[in-house]
Amino acid sequence: MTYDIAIIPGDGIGPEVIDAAWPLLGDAAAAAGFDLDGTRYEWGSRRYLEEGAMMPEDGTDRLESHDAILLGAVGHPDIPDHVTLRGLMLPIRKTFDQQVCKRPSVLFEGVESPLRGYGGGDIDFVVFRENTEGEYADIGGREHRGFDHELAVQTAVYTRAGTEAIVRAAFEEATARDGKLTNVTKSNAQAYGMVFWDEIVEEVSEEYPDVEVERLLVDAASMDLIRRPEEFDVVVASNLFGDILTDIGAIVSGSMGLAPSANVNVDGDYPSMFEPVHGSAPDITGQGVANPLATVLSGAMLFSHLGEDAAADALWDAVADQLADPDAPRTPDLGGEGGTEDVVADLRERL
Ligand code: GGG
Repeated sequence: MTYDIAIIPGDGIGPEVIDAAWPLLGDAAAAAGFDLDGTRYEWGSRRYLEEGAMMPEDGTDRLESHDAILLGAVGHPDIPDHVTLRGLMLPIRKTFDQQVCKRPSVLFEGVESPLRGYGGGDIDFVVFRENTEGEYADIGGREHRGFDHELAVQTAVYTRAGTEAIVRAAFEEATARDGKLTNVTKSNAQAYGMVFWDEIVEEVSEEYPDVEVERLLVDAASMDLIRRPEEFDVVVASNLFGDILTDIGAIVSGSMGLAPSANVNVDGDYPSMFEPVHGSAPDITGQGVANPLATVLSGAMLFSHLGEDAAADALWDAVADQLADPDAPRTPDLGGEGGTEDVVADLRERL
């Protein structure tokens, strides 16, 4: 069996972590008895600066036939972030109806959390982030620029189909895990969209009587993910809230460099996309010190999505084994002096 993967290294440290991780994914595939065929798309900010667009007009058409997409990072200091994001990552998530964004936060053995008293295994939760609508809906506008009455409108959108999809996916995950789901909204202030969201959580919860549901406002959730992260199992949140909460999840688990993600098309009609949660990190680009582990773990999520659990587990175990070893190389974000390539070379041996 050969899987056809679209690879979009993107910007900044994106190409560094993708180039390092890709051969390792190939090793894991070969050991599990399947092959990977990667097609590289050099899309991103350099293309924008040279040609005026992050990807070609038919970019998503070209991606559609692939089994999955592996993305590095998006963002460039010379281009406004809303241009880069809306030129590449968001069109892919929306065109391929990748409604469910799954982002695990795990404190691995051997990794130091900035939180006092937390050790390996103490933090292990997963955020289900609605991924194609909510606060990321491309609906709004600006008028009367330059006048005192200049205005900007940004509309958040919550559909029954989109909200049910993410909520149901979160309940399914909670059923398979510890049976606890935390619903994060801001319904005291957002009395239409988020009250609607809460109602859908309530409705869907009736199908999952064994799942305990906790409700938190996003401000309290942000506090509690730092104060008592060990009590979270599955968290479900809107697009923007999910994005913010997963940065908290990554950092309490030791580093942004360890946080993977999956953008899933639930029906399987289109390819799903896998990417590290971190961005392009221009401050360390080109230094060879970017942590490749978030990309490796995103590769593990890609394998799970394809049904290749043995390869996924092998990658996950190799990362856990490396992090637990005090003599293993680690990148500066984890307090080490190792480089991207050192980490991957060590991982290839462990694999
Ligand atoms: N690794 C993908 C990346 O570059 N993420 C940075 C980012 O700004 N993401 C925004 C989002 O996920 O909504």
